Formats: sequence, C-alpha cells, structure tokens
Amino acid sequence: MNPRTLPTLLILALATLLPACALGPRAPAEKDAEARLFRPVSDKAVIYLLREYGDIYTLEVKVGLDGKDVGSTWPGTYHRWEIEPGEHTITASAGVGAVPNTDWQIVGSGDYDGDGKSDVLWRNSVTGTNWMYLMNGGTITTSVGVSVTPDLNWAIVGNGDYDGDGKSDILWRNAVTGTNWLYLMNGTSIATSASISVLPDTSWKIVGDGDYNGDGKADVLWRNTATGANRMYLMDGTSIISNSAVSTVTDQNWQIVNPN
Ligand SMILES: [Ca+2]
Ligand SMILES: [Ca+2]
Ligand SMILES: [Ca+2]
Repeated sequence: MNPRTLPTLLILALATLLPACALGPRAPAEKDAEARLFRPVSDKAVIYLLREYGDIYTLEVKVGLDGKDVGSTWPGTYHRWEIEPGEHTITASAGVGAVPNTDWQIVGSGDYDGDGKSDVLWRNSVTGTNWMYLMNGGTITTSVGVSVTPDLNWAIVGNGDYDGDGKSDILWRNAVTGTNWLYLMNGTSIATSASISVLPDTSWKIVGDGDYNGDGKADVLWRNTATGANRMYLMDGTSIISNSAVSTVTDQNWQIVNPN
C-alpha cells in the first residue's frame, strides 16, 4: 500500500511560522493549532514530528515511516501521524539537489576541511548568508552556516589554499570599495578573517588563484578589464609577499581560461 493513501495518515505542516520564501506544502493555521493541543486519540498512537528553524534550513529532508516514504520536511514544518500503537521506525534523508530556493547559489567548491574531497559553498543572493556543505561524494556530511555578509557587493572570487594547510580558503572582493578580504578556513570555521588589500579600481578582476611559485600556497592573479594590465600577488596566508606586474595584454579578447 502506498503510505500516502493510508486513511490514518495525516500530513500537516506549520503555517504560522512561514519564512519569507515558500518552502513546500503547509497546513492551514487552524490545523496547526489543533495539532499542538496534542489530544490523545483512542486506540491510536500519535506521532508529532517537528522540524525547527536553523541547522540545514535550505534543505528538504525526506521522511520515512516504517520504511515507506511519507513526505518531506522543511524548516518550521511538522508532520502528525495517527498510527497503530506499537514499535515504529522514523528515518530522514537529504539529497544534494534538494535546495528549493534559487536565492541560494553555489559560489565555491574547494576542499575546506582538507579531507581530499571537494565541498560546496553557498551564498544567499538576498540575505548574504554563507553556508557550507562538507561532502563525502554525493552525501552531505555537514551542513552549517559559515557567516552572514549582508552587503551583497561582496563576492567570493577565490577558493585557493592561501596558507598551505591543505584546506581551501575563501577570498572575497567588494565590487564597490575594492577591498579584498580573506577567510582562512578550518572546515566550516573561519580560523582567520582579515583584509589583504584594497584595490579601489574595480576594473581589476581576480582571474586566477593557482600556486604560481610552487610553495604550496595559492596566489592571486589579477587582470584589469580596462587597461589589460595583469598583476600577481604571491601569498602567504593573509600576507602579500610579492605584488608585481606580469604583463599587459591590452586586447580584452584575450581572457585567462585555465587559471590554475
Ligand atoms: Ca572536504
Ligand atoms: Ca588554507
Ligand atoms: Ca604560492
């Protein structure tokens, strides 16, 4: 039997705590209020499964009851089931492709915890929240907020390992002020957060973050989209140990396409 058709199964979702964006089906407010009275039901076991806000709040989580798919949860939703008394098993699983809100964009794919497996960095293009999935192949092992940067002029422009600890870091550039900022990362934690330079001419774009001098630390390659000048920062963590012109390629039809 398809569990969705079970007559005793009620799937309700909280309507009174809706976030700004719609995330999946929700029950009317009166159903919500009724469910939260927690009235006993004769000859039935009642399960109330609440998912709070916070944690992996962008993610749809599929719920199983006794091995059968009984729907999904989103932040601020609940399920209520009336089932036969006895022993039951509830499972939950989340998939990578289950982010329902297109405000979230993938802005990085470094290996932030240094386990040899690439991870996923998200930035919300409306709220400025930055979020990280630590990955094991296609499975999310950790899903947690990194920081909130509400000024949307900040963009993530690099994911190199600038201090050479084997963990990818996060390089920012502000499109208005030209400030460049580095998070040295330890997994989902920001170990160091510091300005590295200010380059007010926003014609300068970061076009590469390979390790150009082979010291195990990523460097920063710049190209000026107005003049065609190119420069390189050799980096040691948040310190620029060398800042030099590379060449000038005035013709803007030339673009760096394989920067690492
Ligand atoms: Ca990793
Ligand atoms: Ca690093
Ligand atoms: Ca280097």
